Amino acid sequence: EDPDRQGDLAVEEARPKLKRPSMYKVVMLNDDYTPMDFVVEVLEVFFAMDREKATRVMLTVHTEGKAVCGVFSRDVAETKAAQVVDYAREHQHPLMCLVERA
Ligand code: TYC
Repeated sequence: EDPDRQGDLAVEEARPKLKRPSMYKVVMLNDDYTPMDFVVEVLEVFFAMDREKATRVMLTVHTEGKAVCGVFSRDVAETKAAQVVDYAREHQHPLMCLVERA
């Protein structure tokens, strides 16, 4: 008796369609007021960047208007973006992040 057969239906024909989870970018936006060292700290704390990478990404945002901080599953991306904005507001800075489909 073949355990991979259930009646006449081979298990291979019955496999459910599985989709990989969609990925989402956390994008940081420039503004005229948030201090550069605060942005570097945020990138280190919430996106696990070292000082050098955080400084590079901060300067990209400053000069280009925005930059990608990381790509994550939807839940993680939404949570990180919300944490960054909450942390910035606690310090009275207008720093903004948004989430975009990667
Ligand atoms: N433009 C800000 C300044 O001159 C620095 C800054 C960088 C702000 C990146 C936000 O996401 C940002 N102080």
